[in-house]
Amino acid sequence: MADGAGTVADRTRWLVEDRFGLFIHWGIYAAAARHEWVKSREKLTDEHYQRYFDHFDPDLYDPAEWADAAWQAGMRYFVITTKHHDGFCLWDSELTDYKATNTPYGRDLLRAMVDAFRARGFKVGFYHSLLDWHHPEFPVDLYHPQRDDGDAGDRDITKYAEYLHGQVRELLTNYGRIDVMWFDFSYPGRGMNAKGRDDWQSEKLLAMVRELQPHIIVNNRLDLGAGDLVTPEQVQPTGAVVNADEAQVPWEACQTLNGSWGYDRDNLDWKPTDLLVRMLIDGVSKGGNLLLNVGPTARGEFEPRALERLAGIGEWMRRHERSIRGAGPSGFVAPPDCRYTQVGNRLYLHLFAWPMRHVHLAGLAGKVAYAQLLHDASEIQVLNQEGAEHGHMHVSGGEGSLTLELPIQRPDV
Ligand code: FUL
Repeated sequence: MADGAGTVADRTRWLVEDRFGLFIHWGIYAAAARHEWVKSREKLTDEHYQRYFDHFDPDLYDPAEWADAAWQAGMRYFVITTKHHDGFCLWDSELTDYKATNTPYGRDLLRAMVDAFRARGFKVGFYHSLLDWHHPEFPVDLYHPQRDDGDAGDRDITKYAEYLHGQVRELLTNYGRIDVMWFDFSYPGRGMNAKGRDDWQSEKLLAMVRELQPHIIVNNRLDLGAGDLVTPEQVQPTGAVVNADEAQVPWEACQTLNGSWGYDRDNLDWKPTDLLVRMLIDGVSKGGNLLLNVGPTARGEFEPRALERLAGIGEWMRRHERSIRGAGPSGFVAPPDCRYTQVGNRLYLHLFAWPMRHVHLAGLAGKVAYAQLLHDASEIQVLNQEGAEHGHMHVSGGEGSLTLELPIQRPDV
């Protein structure tokens, strides 16, 4: 892929260090309040979908509040949907009328957000959809709600490509330094129309992005190899993620709070806070990040179910942040139901299930100078430092392993 400033490792250093970011899916689909794909899933006509545009007035929108909630949760970068597949633009694009400034709200939603998050200390990421269900020249493809009959008609993908590139140029020119470009998503043929006319020209698009913001991290969804960042969606990888050359690459699992990215009022499938914390730990233990999503309401708020979870994660992060920020995988193999994260010579053992008093750590005999619980810095007794073969067999975990003696009760933190 086209070069940016430095190597991939140079570009992604801050992101790998931060480990935890906020994804925001926000657009007029928040008014429908039943998933950001509602237009496609329910095959809504443009006329029907227009009602969400006509009634979009997020009067309670205060991005400084969003930034506070996310910062307190321990997130340090954010990625906002500048345009999702429905084509609605959060910013005052000169290339379309289909934008926030023409809704009853009447203002550029993106600028206020970028300003507020940047002021709070966040790095800024832009999600931008390569698909566009609103643009008249976006060709026939499987992903278009009304145009899945294989008839491209006279639609001209080259005109759409011009629009797409022009909008990305606006975004990367008018909002200062942008740290992440999160494209979504490519597929075979890249929107080529039925007459086999050109596609949306990902290579050219990428070259422009690199030229405008050389340091920017570009994700893998242009389908030009791994990009700077691989983005598993709603799955936790089983281990390190590698590219076609088997080299490890930075990765970021994007995860929803409830299975939907956009605000989804009647969805009850909310992940509990402790599961979200475990997802964060699991990712870091495998060398990855977590980009956790909130879908704000059409009045411009994070709903209580989301806020409650962010606050809960923040409570945990307050005491355990140092096992996450700047941390990565360990060379040691963790016991079942446990994860290791490591920073320098500090090894953090995360116990997903509380054991029956003793936990045995393979390969660590003689290597642990001191052990403590992280939340209260209380000492943990280390048994069998000399290795299990000399130790008490009833607490041994095999040769070379040592044993930690834990409190009976799992600390509630
Ligand atoms: C997918 C999109 O289709 C979803 O709506 C969401 O934006 C997710 C992060 O990426 O490909």
